[in-house]
Order: sequence, then structure tokens, then C-alpha cells
Amino acid sequence: MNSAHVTGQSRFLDDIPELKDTLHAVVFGSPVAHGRITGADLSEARDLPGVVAIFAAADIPGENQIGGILPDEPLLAEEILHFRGQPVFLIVAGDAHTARQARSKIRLQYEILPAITDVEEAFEKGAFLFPPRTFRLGDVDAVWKDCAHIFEGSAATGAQEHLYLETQGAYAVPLENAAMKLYSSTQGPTLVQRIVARILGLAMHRIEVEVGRLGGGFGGKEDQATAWACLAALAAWHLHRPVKLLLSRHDDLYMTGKRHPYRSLYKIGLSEDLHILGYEATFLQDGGAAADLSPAILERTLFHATNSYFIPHVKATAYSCRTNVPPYTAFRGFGGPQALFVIEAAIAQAAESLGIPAHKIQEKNLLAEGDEFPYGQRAEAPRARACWERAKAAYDLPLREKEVEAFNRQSALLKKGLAMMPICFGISFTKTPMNQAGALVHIYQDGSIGLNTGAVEMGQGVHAKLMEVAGRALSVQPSRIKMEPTDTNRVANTSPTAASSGADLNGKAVQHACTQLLQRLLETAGKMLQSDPATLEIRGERVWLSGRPGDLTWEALVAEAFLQRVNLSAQGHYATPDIHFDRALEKGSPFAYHVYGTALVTATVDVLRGRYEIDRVEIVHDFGNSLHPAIDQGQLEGGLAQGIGWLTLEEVRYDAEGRLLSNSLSAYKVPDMGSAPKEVRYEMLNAAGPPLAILGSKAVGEPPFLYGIGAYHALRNAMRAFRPGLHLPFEAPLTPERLLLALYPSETDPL
Ligand code: MTE
Ligand code: LUZ
Ligand code: MOS
Repeated sequence: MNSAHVTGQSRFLDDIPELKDTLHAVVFGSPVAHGRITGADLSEARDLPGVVAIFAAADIPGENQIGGILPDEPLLAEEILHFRGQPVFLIVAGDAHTARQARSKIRLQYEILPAITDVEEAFEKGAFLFPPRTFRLGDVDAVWKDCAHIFEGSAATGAQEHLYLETQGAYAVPLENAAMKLYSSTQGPTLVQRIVARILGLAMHRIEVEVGRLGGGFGGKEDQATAWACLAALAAWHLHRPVKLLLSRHDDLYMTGKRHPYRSLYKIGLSEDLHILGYEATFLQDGGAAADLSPAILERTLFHATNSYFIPHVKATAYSCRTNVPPYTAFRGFGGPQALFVIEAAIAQAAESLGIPAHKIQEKNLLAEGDEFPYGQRAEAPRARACWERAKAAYDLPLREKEVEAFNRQSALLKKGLAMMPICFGISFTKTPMNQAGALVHIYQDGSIGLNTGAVEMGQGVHAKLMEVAGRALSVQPSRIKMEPTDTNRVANTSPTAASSGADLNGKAVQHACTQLLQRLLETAGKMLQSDPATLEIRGERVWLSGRPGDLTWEALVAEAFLQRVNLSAQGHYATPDIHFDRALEKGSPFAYHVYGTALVTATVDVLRGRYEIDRVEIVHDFGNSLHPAIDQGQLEGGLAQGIGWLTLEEVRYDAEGRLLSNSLSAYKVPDMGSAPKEVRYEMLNAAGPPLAILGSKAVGEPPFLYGIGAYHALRNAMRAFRPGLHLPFEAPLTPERLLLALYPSETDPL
């Protein structure tokens, strides 16, 4: 996609040439999951040649508070330690190696307090991060008596490590006028600006945050990039020298939060003809040691409790439990995947008990136009069913089923399974005020264009999409446009690039700026050509008069506009119209639109070895009018692979003392080419995108992650082809180890 990446020219945080006198920092993290600090001996560390300073909570000039939603998280621990790896001291030295050596010489004294690392224990003890919430539709308690079939069960999904290629970090440079410039590997430059200002006790205008690009974020840098920027800023503020803090992979793995694990209970009721009449779910979210983004993630779990189904009677309740591990945080899907796993488990249990394929139930209950979600919004045009029908036809579900049956009849040690996986994902930040963006567009005298927005490029291709938007708005070649780094001094008060909304929100702001510029240029052209501007347009870098190309070129027009002293810069702003949500009622219309799709997943299990392969994933996805098909394909495939990884291979493990066991890439398996599906096919749903999607091109960053759940069910069905009465709890990840143990539950159980 980006040739600068391939040729090694792209500059990430650690590639920024260091200024003279730059110092390097490392963080001393809590060695216990829960404890009380009783003292510390820093003398040996301080005496190490090259060590410049060691900072603690008492050195924070402003407020020692980095909580983004709730104020419950200190930047540096004061008295109580809440998780292993929680920052306690910041060691600054001439080079990172010396700082790390000094770290090993710090002697922290503490009393160990009892730690909770189990979400159910936290729930039983009433250890919550914030109050629970419930979404309701109809009257679920009254509907059970009308149900022909009722099933109850539990489901659990694990954590997930982001494993962005570029670890967390920041570079802080003190400026004159008590100001500071930060280069930060963050999805949320404004959030970094706001919290650094709070930590230093400065006004926001003293803090500038610049982000060139990230080597991946995946949600891990939506909130959790802030602490590292604050720490670098703290040291730079005291020492009046530039300070760089870049986490080692090991520090990043054990100090930062991951996707929330959930344990959930469900109850589902169906009519004789397989309509889901009632659904009740109770979600226990493991929030870790501080709220971080958990309130918003918990909310999205509730929004997606019923996936792409219409269920008339629903009650969904979610609790966020406090445990002594790093605060869990945003990760692609943001609580949505956890919710979809539970409803799909409920449907699978019903299907298995009734002896029918799950797709019979799924198909019966897909959302139709105008159906109400439990939160009050109505489903748009019947896209859920359109994707389903098209997938079923294009990939020939009946034939695939026959193939799988035929294979299983003749194969003893390899078994195949398939699953259909419909998805639905709401697009917008669920916190309405976050749905705004800004742009600043400069046209230079030579006709070239500088494009500034609040969008952070993290590999998802938002910059290429925004250049395309500007190019189309001004009708110029993309080569005329240069994307500038994201910088809070140029576009202020931005939301993090998240919720898959980067291109929509920033793209609409770009359009707003470009419309103003176009209007001014057409007025100039009108004067030059002595024509009514209303009869003019710019097409393909040329002024057209009444629908015909003229001689006036883009470059000549811009040059003249400059001489006429026309303002060639414009600021654009966009706020998604019409969305709202009332938290007192838990009702509203929070999303600009929903993204739908359906995947058909086929998998093969080696029942002797527990190994498996995902043979094929065939998708019909609701892209709208894709603005950039190559990028959208990348997002579809990348999201899918990450989703499959979450459900199959990736297993985050903490021990009872809150120690991360999966703390290296030898203990934590991420998907690679070997575990990728052997074949991925997709089709774009042939339906125009909605007006709130940028140029009709629907948000694509997160939704494809959800298809991964289909891989879990395809594997489960393959296992059931081997052992029809198999007892397999709905627990992910379904690692080869877990799969094999489930196939052979006890030593006395013969093959
Ligand atoms: N793709 C790449 N290559 N790297 C990333 O970090 N983050 C994902 C998704 N795709 C990510 C990615 C997440 S979590 C989100 S919310 C969106 O991209 C954010 O970008 P967008 O809003 O521009 O889609
Ligand atoms: N971040 C956020 C998100 O703050 N609010 C959201 O609704 C959201 N959704 C998905 C991903 N990140
Ligand atoms: Mo994505 S989880 O919204 O950064």
C-alpha cells in the first residue's frame, strides 16, 4: 500500500532523529498485583554513572490522574499498588541501557495485599469499577411461558494482546514559553494533550502533540498511549531536556492492558418454528485495575447483545469487575465481539439440542428493515438478510454442507465443520459528543495542497482515503495533495481515531473545508471569465463553463486567486447529525448506520493431534461504495485474521498472583501465514452506502473482526462430527490444546 514502508522510509516514533542532549527513560513497574508501599531505596540506582534523575508521584506538578473517563488511575503509584507493572518510578539516564540497569537496582519495600485475579471472585465480592447497566426491550420475564424451547448456558472469551509492531512510546521536547512538544505513538493526540496538561498543571495550549503515523494501534493506543507521553513530559519538564520513552516489547506486554475477557450467562427462548422470542444475557466484564475505557466498552457490549437478529424480548445486563491486572482497554470491536460470541453460543446450544444446523435459527431471525434494536434504534434497509442470502447463494451453502458430510463419512481422522456467521456493527462513538472532527486545508500558490486532519494513520489507510476525498472534492490529482502529520496545533479538539469512524468523520470535515475553497475559487474564476460562478465547475484540474471544458487550469486559477488576495486556506468541521442516546432511559439512536455481512467458514480438525486448519472463509460484506477497494480488502482480511486469532490461538494467561505468563512471543501465539485461512473470498454487497458514510463508503476498520467467531463454530462443528454428544463449553480461545482435551475428556474414555 505504502511504498515508503516497503523502502524503509516511513518514520515511526523511534526513527525521529534525536535532538542534542536527549535523555532516555524507563519505567519501574510494581512487582506485585496488590500491595502497599512502605518504603524505597533508590540510592544504588541513583549512584549509577549516567543516571540523571528518578521521579515518583510526589514529583508531579499537576494532578496525578490519567483516567480518561473516570478519575481512578494515578500516573505514578502513590501508596497502593494495583497491578504488576503499574508505573511507580521513572528512571532517566543518558541512554536506555543505563536506565534499565538502574531499574534493577531499585529496592521497593511493600506489604502484599490479597489480590483478585478472577472475575467471578471480583463479582462475588462486589468489586466493581462502576455501576452495572441494563438494556431492555419488551418483557423478557413474561415471554418464557410462550416459548416452546428454552436453553440456558454460559460462555467465556479470553483477553487478547494487541501486538502492534511498534511498541508504546513518546518523545517529549521542552520549548520556550513553558511549552512542550510531544511526539506520541497515540490514536488520540488531543487526549494526550489534555492529560499531559493536567499532569504538568499547564493549560492545553502549552502542549502540542504531533503524530506522524503508528506502527499499529488496534485500540491499544486509544487511551493507553497517554501514560507514556505523560511520563516523558514529566521528565522533560523537570530536566529541561528532551526525553524519550519507548517501551521494550517485554515491558509493553506486561505493563499494558489488553482486550477484556468476559464470562457471561445466557437464556434463550424459541418458538416452535424457531423464532427467538426472548433473550437474556448477563455479562461479567473483567475490567482490570482501573476503569480506563471499560465504561464505553461495556456499553458497546450491550449495544451488540443481539448481533444482527431481531428479538422482541431482551434483557441484557453488564457488570464491570475490578481485578488486579493491568486495566483492560480498547481492542478492535470494543466489546462488540464479546457480545456476539454469547448470542452465537446461545443459538448454537439451541441448534445442537434441537438437532438442527445453527444456520436454520440464524436465518429465521435476521433483522428486517425497521426492526427495533434493544436500544431503540431501527435497522436500516434489509442489509442483514441481503448479505445472508447473497452469501448463501454465491457460496452455495447446501452444496458446501453436502461436501462436508461426504468428507466426514469417508474420513476417520480428519473432520470438517462449517458455520455461517452474520455480523452487525454500529458505526459512531457511542458517546455522542465524540462524533466530531476537524480539517485544515491549505492550497499553496503553485496549486499544491496540504491536508491536515485529526485522523491518525495506524496502517488502516485513513490518510490515503482522506487524500482521495480531498482529491474528489477539489477535482485534482491525488499527487497534488500532501497529507500532513496529525498535530493538535493545526487541528484542535479531535477525537481519537477509533470506532472505525476515522474516514467518515475526518472525511466529512475535509469535504466541508474543500467546499469553502471551491466556492472561493469559482468566484475568482467567474471574475476572470466574466461568467456567473453558478455556471462554472472544476473538473479534472480545469474550469468548465456550462458543462464544457475551458482553458483555465487549476494552477492558473490558484495563482490568480492568490494575486486577488483570496484566502486559500479553509478550516472544516463535521459533527454527525441526528444521533443521540439517553443514558437514563438506555434508549436512543446512537449510530450513524450499521455495517452488516455474512461469512461462511469451513474448517478441518485433525482429531488425533488436535491440529486444525481454517479451510475457507467466504464473505459477503456490506462495504457500501468502497472509496478504496484495496484498503478495504486489507481491512477485511486483517480484521478476519485477528478475529480468528482471538478465538483460536491467542491465549493471555495471568497466574493467581497477577503475573503475566504469556509474556513473550514464545508463550503467546499470534496468527501467521500458517494459521491463516487457506482461502478467503469476498464479495461486496451490491447496495449503495448511506449518506452518513463518507462518499457512501462504509466504515470497515472493526466489523470484519467479528467473522472470526464463525471459525470457532466451524471448528466446534467439526469436533461434533467426530463426537456427536461432545461436551464442549463455549469457551474461547479454542486452542489445539483445549480442543484435544475436549475430544478425549478422560483417560478411561476410549477413542
Ligand atoms: N488496521 C491496521 N493496519 N492497524 C491498526 O492499528 N486498527 C483498527 C482498524 N484497522 C488498525 C487497523 C481499529 S481498532 C480501528 S478502530 C480502525 O482501524 C481505526 O481506523 P479507522 O477509523 O480509520 O477505520
Ligand atoms: N471508542 C470509543 C471506540 O471511545 N467509543 C466507541 O464507541 C468505540 N467504538 C469502537 C471502538 N472504539
Ligand atoms: Mo479501535 S478499538 O476503535 O481503536
